[in-house]
Amino acid sequence: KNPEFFINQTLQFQELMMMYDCAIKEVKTKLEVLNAELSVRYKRNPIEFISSRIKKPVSIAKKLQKKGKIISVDSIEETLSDVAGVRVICSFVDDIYEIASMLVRQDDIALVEQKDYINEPKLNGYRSLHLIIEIPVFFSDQKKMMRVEVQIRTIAMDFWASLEHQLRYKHVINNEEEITKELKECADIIAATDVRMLSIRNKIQENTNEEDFLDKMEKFD
Ligand code: 0O2
Repeated sequence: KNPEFFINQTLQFQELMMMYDCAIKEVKTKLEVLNAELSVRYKRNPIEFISSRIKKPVSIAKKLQKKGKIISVDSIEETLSDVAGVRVICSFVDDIYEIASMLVRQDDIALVEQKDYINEPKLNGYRSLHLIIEIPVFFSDQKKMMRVEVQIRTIAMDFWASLEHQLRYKHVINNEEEITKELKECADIIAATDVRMLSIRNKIQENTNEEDFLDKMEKFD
């Protein structure tokens, strides 16, 4: 009934999504810089890979509705912190905290909230470190602080979360309790494996004998 209002909202929505997309680019660049620096310094990559996504319009509308907010472009920025999402997959558990602290220490980044689902896993076994940060993005006529959710987890935690997400969202489960229990057991086994892998890495580091100059230099190739 009101084409002008509709077109206006659409354009505003498009612009806002473009801004979130730019915020993702900024965060990814910062993480890539950290990974590049650490990989030269320590000869291993603490970050295995980085992925990102912009929340889909239907998911945005659903979340606004769930929170009892009006479904409008204005309420997106006010209400939601995870429209822009960056996922960082690390090799070892200690890499997660190192990357997180290096990121939030940067003086243009503001930490809004941190949820540590590693030290306090969710009841279903989900583990990950979630940071809600604000990062400045420079546009033609303004500098805008944009909110981004950064999820940092190990390959093992990611393996569990991806499969659990697939299983949970694609099926209506009858014997839900039993499945939930099994998934939780898998999450605990995976977490124990993460701890062992870290301890193996530390043992290897303690026992590596790099007396030979060329052996030492080989790592720089
Ligand atoms: P998608 O598809 O990833 O966008 P809040 O934002 O504070 O109101 P919320 O959204 O529960 O509350 O925040 P929280 O706990 O930080 O979790 C948000 C995101 O973490 C989820 O986004 C998932 O990506 C991930 N996550 C949280 N719990 C689980 C879980 O039990 N299993 C899996 N696989 N992922 C989880 P979305 O919006 O649900 O989905």
